[in-house]
Amino acid sequence: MPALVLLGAQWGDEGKGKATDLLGGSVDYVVRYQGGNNAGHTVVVDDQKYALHLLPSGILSPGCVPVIGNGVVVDPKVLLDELGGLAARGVDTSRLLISGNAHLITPYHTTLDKVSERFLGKRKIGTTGRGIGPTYADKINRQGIRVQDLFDESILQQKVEAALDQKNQLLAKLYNRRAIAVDQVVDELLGYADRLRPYVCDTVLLLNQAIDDGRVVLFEGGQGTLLDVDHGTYPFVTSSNPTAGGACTGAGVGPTKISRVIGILKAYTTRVGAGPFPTELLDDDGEALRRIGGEFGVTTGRNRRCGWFDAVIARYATRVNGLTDFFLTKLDVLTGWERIPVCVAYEIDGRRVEELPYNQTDFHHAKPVYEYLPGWSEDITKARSLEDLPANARGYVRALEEMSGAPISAIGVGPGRDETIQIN
Ligand code: 2SA
Ligand code: GDP
Ligand code: MG
Repeated sequence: MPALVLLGAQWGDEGKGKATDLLGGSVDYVVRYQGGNNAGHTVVVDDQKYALHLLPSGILSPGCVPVIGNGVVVDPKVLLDELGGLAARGVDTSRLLISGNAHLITPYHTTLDKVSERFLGKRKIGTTGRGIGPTYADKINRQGIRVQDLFDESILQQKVEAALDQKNQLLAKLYNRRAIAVDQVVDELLGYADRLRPYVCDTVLLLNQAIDDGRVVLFEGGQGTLLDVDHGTYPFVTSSNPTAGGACTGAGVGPTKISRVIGILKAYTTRVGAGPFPTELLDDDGEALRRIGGEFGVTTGRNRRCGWFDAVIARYATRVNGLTDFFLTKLDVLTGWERIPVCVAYEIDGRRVEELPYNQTDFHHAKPVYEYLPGWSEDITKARSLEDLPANARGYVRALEEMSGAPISAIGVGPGRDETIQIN
Protein backbone atom coordinates (compact mmCIF):
# COMPACT_ATOMS: atom_id res chain seq x y z
CA MET A 1 0.00 0.00 0.00
CA PRO A 2 2.60 2.63 -1.00
CA ALA A 3 0.27 5.57 -1.70
CA LEU A 4 -3.31 6.30 -0.71
CA VAL A 5 -5.66 9.24 -0.87
CA LEU A 6 -8.09 10.25 1.87
CA LEU A 7 -10.70 12.82 0.86
CA GLY A 8 -14.10 14.28 1.67
CA ALA A 9 -16.99 12.54 -0.10
CA GLN A 10 -19.53 15.34 0.56
CA TRP A 11 -19.16 19.12 1.14
CA GLY A 12 -16.24 18.92 3.57
CA ASP A 13 -16.06 18.56 7.37
CA GLU A 14 -16.74 14.83 7.18
CA GLY A 15 -14.04 14.17 9.79
CA LYS A 16 -10.98 13.89 7.54
CA GLY A 17 -8.66 15.23 10.24
CA LYS A 18 -9.58 12.48 12.64
CA ALA A 19 -9.39 9.80 9.94
CA THR A 20 -5.93 10.94 8.79
CA ASP A 21 -4.72 11.06 12.35
CA LEU A 22 -6.04 7.56 12.90
CA LEU A 23 -3.95 6.25 10.00
CA GLY A 24 -0.99 8.46 10.96
CA GLY A 25 0.63 5.75 13.07
CA SER A 26 1.04 3.46 10.06
CA VAL A 27 1.93 6.14 7.51
CA ASP A 28 5.36 7.65 6.74
CA TYR A 29 4.23 10.86 4.99
CA VAL A 30 0.95 12.85 5.14
CA VAL A 31 0.64 15.28 2.21
CA ARG A 32 -1.79 18.17 1.71
CA TYR A 33 -2.28 18.55 -2.07
CA GLN A 34 -4.78 21.42 -2.48
CA GLY A 35 -6.55 24.23 -0.68
CA GLY A 36 -5.00 26.28 2.08
CA ASN A 37 -6.02 27.62 5.45
CA ASN A 38 -9.67 27.60 4.42
CA ALA A 39 -9.60 24.02 5.72
CA GLY A 40 -10.38 23.25 9.33
CA HIS A 41 -9.42 19.75 10.42
CA THR A 42 -10.14 18.79 14.01
CA VAL A 43 -8.12 16.10 15.73
CA VAL A 44 -8.72 14.98 19.31
CA VAL A 45 -5.80 13.20 21.00
CA ASP A 46 -6.08 12.20 24.66
CA ASP A 47 -8.73 14.87 25.35
CA GLN A 48 -6.55 17.52 23.68
CA LYS A 49 -8.27 19.19 20.74
CA TYR A 50 -6.24 20.50 17.81
CA ALA A 51 -7.73 22.59 14.97
CA LEU A 52 -5.40 22.41 11.96
CA HIS A 53 -5.90 24.73 9.01
CA LEU A 54 -2.86 24.52 6.79
CA LEU A 55 -0.70 21.85 8.35
CA PRO A 56 -1.31 18.21 7.39
CA SER A 57 -2.89 16.20 10.20
CA GLY A 58 0.24 13.98 10.21
CA ILE A 59 2.04 16.71 12.17
CA LEU A 60 0.53 15.15 15.31
CA SER A 61 2.01 11.68 14.67
CA PRO A 62 5.67 11.66 15.73
CA GLY A 63 6.79 9.03 13.19
CA CYS A 64 5.20 10.80 10.24
CA VAL A 65 6.56 13.52 7.93
CA PRO A 66 3.96 16.21 7.10
CA VAL A 67 4.27 17.67 3.61
CA ILE A 68 2.66 20.75 2.01
CA GLY A 69 2.55 19.92 -1.70
CA ASN A 70 2.84 22.15 -4.76
CA GLY A 71 -0.95 22.32 -5.18
CA VAL A 72 -1.51 24.03 -1.84
CA VAL A 73 -1.81 27.80 -1.38
CA VAL A 74 0.20 28.97 1.61
CA ASP A 75 -0.43 32.04 3.74
CA PRO A 76 3.03 32.39 5.30
CA LYS A 77 1.82 34.31 8.33
CA VAL A 78 -0.85 31.73 9.11
CA LEU A 79 1.64 28.92 8.60
CA LEU A 80 4.17 30.39 11.03
CA ASP A 81 1.44 31.16 13.58
CA GLU A 82 0.10 27.62 13.33
CA LEU A 83 3.59 26.15 13.73
CA GLY A 84 4.22 28.44 16.72
CA GLY A 85 0.90 27.46 18.33
CA LEU A 86 1.64 23.74 18.03
CA ALA A 87 5.22 24.13 19.25
CA ALA A 88 3.88 25.98 22.31
CA ARG A 89 1.72 22.90 23.03
CA GLY A 90 4.77 20.63 22.85
CA VAL A 91 4.26 19.30 19.30
CA ASP A 92 7.48 18.73 17.32
CA THR A 93 6.98 20.66 14.08
CA SER A 94 10.52 20.36 12.73
CA ARG A 95 9.68 17.50 10.32
CA LEU A 96 7.48 19.69 8.10
CA LEU A 97 8.39 19.94 4.41
CA ILE A 98 7.01 22.57 2.00
CA SER A 99 7.09 22.55 -1.78
CA GLY A 100 8.98 25.49 -3.30
CA ASN A 101 6.32 25.48 -6.03
CA ALA A 102 3.36 26.07 -3.71
CA HIS A 103 1.77 29.46 -4.25
CA LEU A 104 1.66 32.18 -1.61
CA ILE A 105 -1.47 33.87 -0.32
CA THR A 106 -0.53 37.52 0.19
CA PRO A 107 -2.50 40.27 1.95
CA TYR A 108 -3.85 41.50 -1.42
CA HIS A 109 -5.40 38.09 -2.12
CA THR A 110 -7.22 38.15 1.19
CA THR A 111 -8.40 41.71 0.56
CA LEU A 112 -9.66 40.80 -2.90
CA ASP A 113 -11.50 37.74 -1.58
CA LYS A 114 -13.33 39.85 1.01
CA VAL A 115 -14.19 42.80 -1.22
CA SER A 116 -15.39 40.63 -4.08
CA GLU A 117 -17.71 38.70 -1.74
CA ARG A 118 -19.08 42.00 -0.45
CA PHE A 119 -19.52 43.17 -4.02
CA LEU A 120 -21.45 40.01 -4.96
CA GLY A 121 -23.97 40.71 -2.19
CA LYS A 122 -26.83 38.19 -2.35
CA ARG A 123 -24.95 36.20 -4.99
CA LYS A 124 -21.89 35.65 -2.80
CA ILE A 125 -20.24 32.21 -2.56
CA GLY A 126 -19.81 32.34 1.21
CA THR A 127 -16.04 31.89 1.05
CA THR A 128 -13.90 31.64 4.15
CA GLY A 129 -12.31 35.00 3.25
CA ARG A 130 -8.83 33.50 3.38
CA GLY A 131 -7.78 34.64 -0.12
CA ILE A 132 -8.07 31.18 -1.67
CA GLY A 133 -9.91 32.08 -4.90
CA PRO A 134 -7.78 35.11 -5.86
CA THR A 135 -4.54 33.16 -5.17
CA TYR A 136 -5.56 30.27 -7.42
CA ALA A 137 -6.77 32.79 -10.02
CA ASP A 138 -3.31 34.37 -10.05
CA LYS A 139 -1.70 30.94 -10.33
CA ILE A 140 -3.76 30.04 -13.38
CA ASN A 141 -3.28 33.54 -14.77
CA ARG A 142 0.52 33.13 -14.33
CA GLN A 143 0.72 36.04 -11.92
CA GLY A 144 1.23 34.02 -8.76
CA ILE A 145 4.03 34.31 -6.22
CA ARG A 146 5.57 30.97 -5.25
CA VAL A 147 7.30 29.94 -2.04
CA GLN A 148 10.64 29.79 -3.88
CA ASP A 149 10.26 33.47 -4.88
CA LEU A 150 10.82 34.41 -1.24
CA PHE A 151 14.46 33.50 -1.68
CA ASP A 152 15.18 35.81 -4.63
CA GLU A 153 14.47 39.42 -3.71
CA SER A 154 14.67 40.85 -7.22
CA ILE A 155 12.36 38.20 -8.70
CA LEU A 156 9.96 38.72 -5.82
CA GLN A 157 9.91 42.48 -6.41
CA GLN A 158 9.24 42.03 -10.14
CA LYS A 159 6.49 39.49 -9.58
CA VAL A 160 4.69 41.50 -6.91
CA GLU A 161 4.89 44.57 -9.16
CA ALA A 162 3.38 42.64 -12.08
CA ALA A 163 0.66 41.15 -9.91
CA LEU A 164 -0.33 44.45 -8.31
CA ASP A 165 -0.39 46.51 -11.46
CA GLN A 166 -3.85 45.42 -12.62
CA LYS A 167 -5.13 44.70 -9.14
CA ASN A 168 -4.54 48.22 -7.90
CA GLN A 169 -6.50 49.59 -10.84
CA LEU A 170 -9.29 47.12 -10.12
CA LEU A 171 -9.31 47.99 -6.42
CA ALA A 172 -9.46 51.72 -7.17
CA LYS A 173 -11.97 51.70 -10.03
CA LEU A 174 -14.30 48.89 -9.06
CA TYR A 175 -14.09 48.69 -5.30
CA ASN A 176 -13.11 52.28 -4.46
CA ARG A 177 -10.14 51.05 -2.43
CA ARG A 178 -6.67 52.50 -1.86
CA ALA A 179 -3.78 51.05 -3.86
CA ILE A 180 -1.63 48.42 -2.18
CA ALA A 181 2.06 49.42 -2.03
CA VAL A 182 4.47 47.01 -3.73
CA ASP A 183 7.29 47.65 -1.25
CA GLN A 184 5.08 46.98 1.72
CA VAL A 185 4.05 43.57 0.34
CA VAL A 186 7.62 42.68 -0.64
CA ASP A 187 8.97 43.66 2.79
CA GLU A 188 6.33 41.64 4.58
CA LEU A 189 6.99 38.56 2.44
CA LEU A 190 10.78 38.86 2.81
CA GLY A 191 10.27 38.95 6.56
CA TYR A 192 9.03 35.34 6.39
CA ALA A 193 11.80 34.01 4.16
CA ASP A 194 14.41 32.98 6.72
CA ARG A 195 11.88 31.28 8.97
CA LEU A 196 10.42 29.25 6.10
CA ARG A 197 13.68 28.35 4.36
CA PRO A 198 14.52 25.28 6.49
CA TYR A 199 11.24 23.59 5.50
CA VAL A 200 11.37 24.14 1.74
CA CYS A 201 12.51 21.37 -0.61
CA ASP A 202 11.69 19.47 -3.83
CA THR A 203 8.73 17.57 -2.43
CA VAL A 204 7.91 15.95 -5.79
CA LEU A 205 11.28 14.21 -5.98
CA LEU A 206 11.17 13.28 -2.33
CA LEU A 207 7.65 11.78 -2.44
CA ASN A 208 8.30 9.76 -5.57
CA GLN A 209 11.52 8.38 -4.08
CA ALA A 210 9.68 7.57 -0.86
CA ILE A 211 6.99 5.65 -2.75
CA ASP A 212 9.63 3.79 -4.80
CA ASP A 213 11.36 2.86 -1.52
CA GLY A 214 8.12 1.29 -0.26
CA ARG A 215 7.23 4.07 2.19
CA VAL A 216 3.54 4.70 2.88
CA VAL A 217 2.37 8.10 1.64
CA LEU A 218 -1.09 9.42 2.50
CA PHE A 219 -2.55 12.31 0.49
CA GLU A 220 -4.98 14.26 2.66
CA GLY A 221 -7.72 16.24 0.90
CA GLY A 222 -9.19 19.47 2.24
CA GLN A 223 -12.85 20.47 1.68
CA GLY A 224 -14.78 17.79 -0.26
CA THR A 225 -15.86 16.29 -3.59
CA LEU A 226 -18.89 18.58 -4.05
CA LEU A 227 -16.66 21.64 -3.46
CA ASP A 228 -14.29 20.64 -6.29
CA VAL A 229 -13.93 23.39 -8.91
CA ASP A 230 -14.48 20.86 -11.75
CA HIS A 231 -16.77 18.27 -10.17
CA GLY A 232 -18.61 20.20 -7.47
CA THR A 233 -21.66 22.44 -7.39
CA TYR A 234 -20.00 25.19 -9.44
CA PRO A 235 -19.87 28.16 -8.85
CA PHE A 236 -20.54 27.34 -5.18
CA VAL A 237 -17.22 25.55 -4.80
CA THR A 238 -13.69 26.19 -3.67
CA SER A 239 -11.01 27.01 -6.27
CA SER A 240 -9.04 23.76 -6.21
CA ASN A 241 -9.46 20.01 -6.83
CA PRO A 242 -10.12 18.09 -3.62
CA THR A 243 -11.06 15.03 -5.72
CA ALA A 244 -8.60 12.14 -6.13
CA GLY A 245 -7.06 13.46 -9.36
CA GLY A 246 -6.02 16.59 -7.45
CA ALA A 247 -3.64 14.48 -5.39
CA CYS A 248 -1.68 13.64 -8.55
CA THR A 249 -1.32 17.21 -9.82
CA GLY A 250 -1.10 18.75 -6.37
CA ALA A 251 1.76 16.52 -5.25
CA GLY A 252 3.42 15.48 -8.52
CA VAL A 253 2.69 11.77 -8.20
CA GLY A 254 1.33 9.67 -11.07
CA PRO A 255 -2.03 7.87 -10.79
CA THR A 256 -0.39 4.44 -11.21
CA LYS A 257 1.26 4.94 -7.80
CA ILE A 258 -2.03 5.25 -5.93
CA SER A 259 -3.66 2.03 -4.84
CA ARG A 260 -6.34 3.11 -2.39
CA VAL A 261 -8.74 6.07 -2.32
CA ILE A 262 -10.74 6.43 0.90
CA GLY A 263 -13.84 8.62 0.93
CA ILE A 264 -14.77 10.12 4.28
CA LEU A 265 -18.54 10.09 4.56
CA LYS A 266 -20.59 11.63 7.33
CA ALA A 267 -23.66 9.63 8.42
CA TYR A 268 -25.69 12.77 7.56
CA THR A 269 -24.78 15.80 5.43
CA THR A 270 -23.47 19.31 6.14
CA ARG A 271 -22.43 22.25 4.04
CA VAL A 272 -20.87 25.66 4.85
CA GLY A 273 -21.42 28.63 2.55
CA ALA A 274 -23.96 29.14 -0.23
CA GLY A 275 -25.19 26.74 -2.91
CA PRO A 276 -27.70 23.95 -3.52
CA PHE A 277 -28.23 21.29 -0.83
CA PRO A 278 -31.21 19.00 -1.57
CA THR A 279 -31.50 17.32 1.86
CA GLU A 280 -31.01 20.51 3.89
CA LEU A 281 -33.19 20.71 7.01
CA LEU A 282 -34.45 24.10 8.07
CA ASP A 283 -36.41 22.69 11.01
CA ASP A 284 -35.82 21.30 14.51
CA ASP A 285 -34.09 18.19 13.11
CA GLY A 286 -31.51 20.39 11.36
CA GLU A 287 -30.98 22.35 14.55
CA ALA A 288 -30.61 19.11 16.54
CA LEU A 289 -28.01 17.73 14.10
CA ARG A 290 -26.04 20.99 14.37
CA ARG A 291 -26.17 20.96 18.17
CA ILE A 292 -25.42 17.27 18.71
CA GLY A 293 -22.85 17.09 15.92
CA GLY A 294 -21.17 20.39 16.89
CA GLU A 295 -21.56 21.59 13.32
CA PHE A 296 -19.80 24.95 13.39
CA GLY A 297 -17.01 26.04 11.02
CA VAL A 298 -13.56 25.26 12.41
CA THR A 299 -12.06 28.20 10.50
CA THR A 300 -14.81 30.84 10.50
CA GLY A 301 -17.12 29.63 13.29
CA ARG A 302 -20.10 29.81 10.92
CA ASN A 303 -23.15 27.60 11.47
CA ARG A 304 -22.95 24.61 9.16
CA ARG A 305 -26.12 23.84 7.23
CA CYS A 306 -27.31 20.35 8.16
CA GLY A 307 -29.41 17.69 6.39
CA TRP A 308 -30.05 13.95 6.06
CA PHE A 309 -27.70 11.53 4.31
CA ASP A 310 -27.75 11.80 0.53
CA ALA A 311 -26.89 8.55 -1.26
CA VAL A 312 -26.94 10.22 -4.70
CA ILE A 313 -23.98 12.33 -3.61
CA ALA A 314 -22.19 9.35 -2.10
CA ARG A 315 -22.53 7.38 -5.37
CA TYR A 316 -21.23 10.39 -7.29
CA ALA A 317 -18.22 10.63 -4.97
CA THR A 318 -17.51 6.93 -5.50
CA ARG A 319 -17.53 7.50 -9.25
CA VAL A 320 -15.49 10.69 -9.67
CA ASN A 321 -12.86 9.63 -7.16
CA GLY A 322 -12.68 5.91 -7.95
CA LEU A 323 -13.19 5.25 -4.24
CA THR A 324 -12.01 1.90 -2.91
CA ASP A 325 -13.73 2.29 0.47
CA PHE A 326 -15.47 4.65 2.85
CA PHE A 327 -14.91 5.70 6.45
CA LEU A 328 -18.36 6.46 7.81
CA THR A 329 -18.17 9.15 10.52
CA LYS A 330 -20.40 10.58 13.24
CA LEU A 331 -22.81 7.64 13.40
CA ASP A 332 -23.17 8.43 17.14
CA VAL A 333 -24.78 11.79 16.29
CA LEU A 334 -27.83 9.97 14.86
CA THR A 335 -28.59 8.14 18.13
CA GLY A 336 -32.07 8.95 19.40
CA TRP A 337 -34.06 9.41 16.19
CA GLU A 338 -36.95 6.98 15.92
CA ARG A 339 -36.57 6.72 12.16
CA ILE A 340 -33.91 8.23 9.95
CA PRO A 341 -34.67 9.52 6.44
CA VAL A 342 -32.08 8.74 3.78
CA CYS A 343 -32.21 10.34 0.34
CA VAL A 344 -32.03 7.56 -2.29
CA ALA A 345 -32.85 9.56 -5.43
CA TYR A 346 -34.07 13.02 -6.50
CA GLU A 347 -37.29 14.19 -8.01
CA ILE A 348 -36.55 16.84 -10.61
CA ASP A 349 -39.50 18.50 -12.33
CA GLY A 350 -41.65 15.40 -11.79
CA ARG A 351 -38.99 12.86 -12.88
CA ARG A 352 -37.17 10.40 -10.58
CA VAL A 353 -33.41 10.78 -11.04
CA GLU A 354 -30.96 8.26 -9.57
CA GLU A 355 -27.65 10.00 -10.35
CA LEU A 356 -26.36 13.51 -9.72
CA PRO A 357 -27.55 15.74 -12.58
CA TYR A 358 -24.73 17.49 -14.44
CA ASN A 359 -27.02 20.41 -15.16
CA GLN A 360 -26.84 23.17 -12.55
CA THR A 361 -30.48 24.22 -12.92
CA ASP A 362 -31.65 20.62 -12.49
CA PHE A 363 -29.60 20.26 -9.32
CA HIS A 364 -31.08 23.47 -7.93
CA HIS A 365 -34.57 21.98 -8.51
CA ALA A 366 -33.75 18.54 -7.05
CA LYS A 367 -36.05 17.39 -4.27
CA PRO A 368 -34.98 14.44 -2.12
CA VAL A 369 -36.82 11.10 -2.40
CA TYR A 370 -36.54 9.57 1.07
CA GLU A 371 -36.52 6.04 2.42
CA TYR A 372 -36.96 5.74 6.18
CA LEU A 373 -34.66 3.50 8.18
CA PRO A 374 -35.41 2.47 11.77
CA GLY A 375 -33.32 4.33 14.38
CA TRP A 376 -31.76 3.29 17.70
CA SER A 377 -31.60 4.84 21.15
CA GLU A 378 -28.66 3.01 22.77
CA ASP A 379 -25.37 4.89 23.37
CA ILE A 380 -22.97 3.59 20.70
CA THR A 381 -19.86 5.60 21.63
CA LYS A 382 -18.30 2.58 23.38
CA ALA A 383 -18.81 0.24 20.41
CA ARG A 384 -15.52 -1.03 18.97
CA SER A 385 -16.83 -3.76 16.66
CA LEU A 386 -19.87 -4.11 14.41
CA GLU A 387 -21.35 -6.64 16.84
CA ASP A 388 -21.32 -3.97 19.59
CA LEU A 389 -23.77 -1.85 17.57
CA PRO A 390 -27.55 -2.19 18.01
CA ALA A 391 -29.16 -4.07 15.10
CA ASN A 392 -30.76 -0.94 13.67
CA ALA A 393 -27.44 0.96 13.66
CA ARG A 394 -25.84 -1.99 11.85
CA GLY A 395 -28.76 -1.96 9.43
CA TYR A 396 -28.24 1.78 8.79
CA VAL A 397 -24.55 1.20 8.02
CA ARG A 398 -25.27 -1.71 5.69
CA ALA A 399 -27.99 0.25 3.86
CA LEU A 400 -25.65 3.23 3.33
CA GLU A 401 -22.94 0.91 2.07
CA GLU A 402 -25.26 -0.68 -0.49
CA MET A 403 -26.52 2.68 -1.71
CA SER A 404 -23.11 4.34 -1.89
CA GLY A 405 -21.26 1.88 -4.08
CA ALA A 406 -18.14 1.09 -2.02
CA PRO A 407 -17.49 -0.91 1.17
CA ILE A 408 -17.34 0.83 4.55
CA SER A 409 -14.05 -0.07 6.26
CA ALA A 410 -14.32 2.01 9.43
CA ILE A 411 -17.05 3.75 11.45
CA GLY A 412 -16.64 6.76 13.73
CA VAL A 413 -18.66 6.69 16.96
CA GLY A 414 -17.08 9.74 18.62
CA PRO A 415 -14.43 12.41 18.00
CA GLY A 416 -11.58 10.66 19.87
CA ARG A 417 -8.83 8.67 18.14
CA ASP A 418 -10.06 5.43 19.72
CA GLU A 419 -13.78 6.03 19.15
CA THR A 420 -13.73 4.02 15.97
CA ILE A 421 -14.95 0.66 14.72
CA GLN A 422 -12.47 -0.95 12.32
CA ILE A 423 -14.07 -3.46 9.96
CA ASN A 424 -11.96 -6.50 8.81
P1 2SA B 1 -13.10 29.31 -0.19
O1 2SA B 1 -12.76 30.09 1.06
O2 2SA B 1 -12.88 30.10 -1.45
O3 2SA B 1 -12.47 27.96 -0.23
O4 2SA B 1 -14.71 29.09 -0.12
C1 2SA B 1 -15.41 28.53 -1.21
C2 2SA B 1 -16.44 27.50 -0.73
O5 2SA B 1 -15.77 26.40 -0.11
C3 2SA B 1 -16.30 26.19 1.19
N1 2SA B 1 -15.25 25.74 2.11
C4 2SA B 1 -15.48 24.90 3.12
N2 2SA B 1 -16.54 24.12 3.39
C5 2SA B 1 -16.46 23.38 4.51
N3 2SA B 1 -15.40 23.42 5.39
C6 2SA B 1 -14.35 24.20 5.13
N4 2SA B 1 -13.44 24.47 6.10
C7 2SA B 1 -13.91 25.13 7.35
C8 2SA B 1 -14.30 24.08 8.39
C9 2SA B 1 -15.05 26.09 7.01
C10 2SA B 1 -15.36 27.21 8.00
O6 2SA B 1 -13.59 23.08 8.50
O7 2SA B 1 -15.31 24.22 9.07
O8 2SA B 1 -14.79 27.32 9.07
O9 2SA B 1 -16.23 28.03 7.63
C11 2SA B 1 -14.32 24.93 3.91
N5 2SA B 1 -13.39 25.72 3.32
C12 2SA B 1 -13.98 26.22 2.21
C13 2SA B 1 -16.81 27.57 1.60
O10 2SA B 1 -17.75 27.48 2.68
C14 2SA B 1 -17.41 28.06 0.33
O11 2SA B 1 -18.67 27.47 0.13
P1 GDP C 1 -12.67 17.77 8.43
O1 GDP C 1 -12.63 19.17 7.88
O2 GDP C 1 -13.21 16.78 7.48
O3 GDP C 1 -11.37 17.34 9.02
O4 GDP C 1 -13.73 17.80 9.63
P2 GDP C 1 -13.90 18.93 10.77
O5 GDP C 1 -12.82 18.76 11.78
O6 GDP C 1 -14.10 20.27 10.17
O7 GDP C 1 -15.30 18.51 11.38
C1 GDP C 1 -15.54 17.21 11.87
C2 GDP C 1 -15.91 17.30 13.36
O8 GDP C 1 -16.45 16.05 13.77
C3 GDP C 1 -14.73 17.54 14.30
O9 GDP C 1 -15.19 18.31 15.37
C4 GDP C 1 -14.34 16.15 14.75
O10 GDP C 1 -13.70 16.14 16.03
C5 GDP C 1 -15.67 15.48 14.83
N1 GDP C 1 -15.69 14.03 14.57
C6 GDP C 1 -14.97 13.30 13.69
N2 GDP C 1 -15.39 12.01 13.67
C7 GDP C 1 -16.41 11.95 14.56
C8 GDP C 1 -17.28 10.89 14.98
O11 GDP C 1 -17.23 9.76 14.51
N3 GDP C 1 -18.24 11.24 15.92
C9 GDP C 1 -18.35 12.49 16.46
N4 GDP C 1 -19.32 12.73 17.35
N5 GDP C 1 -17.55 13.49 16.07
C10 GDP C 1 -16.60 13.23 15.14
MG1 MG D 1 -13.33 21.05 8.28
